[in-house]
Amino acid sequence: MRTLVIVPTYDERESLPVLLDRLDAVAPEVDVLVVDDASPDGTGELAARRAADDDRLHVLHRAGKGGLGAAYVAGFGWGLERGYDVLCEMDADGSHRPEELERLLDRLAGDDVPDLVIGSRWVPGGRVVNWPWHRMLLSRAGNTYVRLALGIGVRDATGGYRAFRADTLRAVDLAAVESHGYCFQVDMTWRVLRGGGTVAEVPITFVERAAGVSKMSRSIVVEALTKVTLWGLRFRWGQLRGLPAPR
Ligand SMILES: Nc1nc2c(ncn2[C@@H]2O[C@H](COP(=O)(O)OP(=O)(O)O)[C@@H](O)[C@H]2O)c(=O)[nH]1
Ligand SMILES: [Mg+2]
Repeated sequence: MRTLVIVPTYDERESLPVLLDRLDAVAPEVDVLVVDDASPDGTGELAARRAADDDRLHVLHRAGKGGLGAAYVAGFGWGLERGYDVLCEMDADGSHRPEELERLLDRLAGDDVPDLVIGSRWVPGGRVVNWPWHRMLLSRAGNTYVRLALGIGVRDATGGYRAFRADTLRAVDLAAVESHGYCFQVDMTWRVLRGGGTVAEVPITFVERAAGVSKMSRSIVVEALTKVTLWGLRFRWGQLRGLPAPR
């Protein structure tokens, strides 16, 4: 399996080198694509300098801050064009431990592979380290709302540590994905399920960043809440009119 790990960055100059070192140590066989949105702190240049001496590291420079979703859509397009079999999502801040990547990839090997594997904080064995209670509450409440609104079984639909089969992504109309923040993760989960695909969750330990700042904002939460509610209503309306339900 040729695997690409996509790492979106915005002002991650301190965190990114640490993450890349850890990836080198535990997953030397995977390629890495940093998708940088013209970080004012020079993360993009830093990544480019490092990529110059490393065949496995690539950098996609985007013109300005366009949100996590747009960065991943661009990264997926880059990876699909180059024929990778598996495309992964991983935050730059160390929250998604490279040491657990193998566990996600293992789930895509062998028989009965799902279309999408989510590294999950909210299945038995999953954990979050160093989050204040309000972030914990937001994630738990948000995921419960997503489950109820959309009628899906996924426990961590907002989680951003993921492995997609290339075929799964090819089946999704990526150009139509407009979600920016965490909503993007729910959007992709929902599209996979609605397309008849399967999602598996493997437990991870999510560790809050040690350096840099979170780009989480009120508008990101509002976007997620609004869109999930809309998708849920549209789905229920479809159900009432006898359209097929997602698996
Ligand atoms: N390219 C790009 N990356 C982003 C953007 N917003 C956030 N990120 C990256 O997405 C990842 C997760 O963001 P983070 O701020 O840690 O969110 P949190 O973990 O929910 O607090 C990090 O690697 C960020 O640098 C964006 O607009 N563009
Ligand atoms: Mg983070």
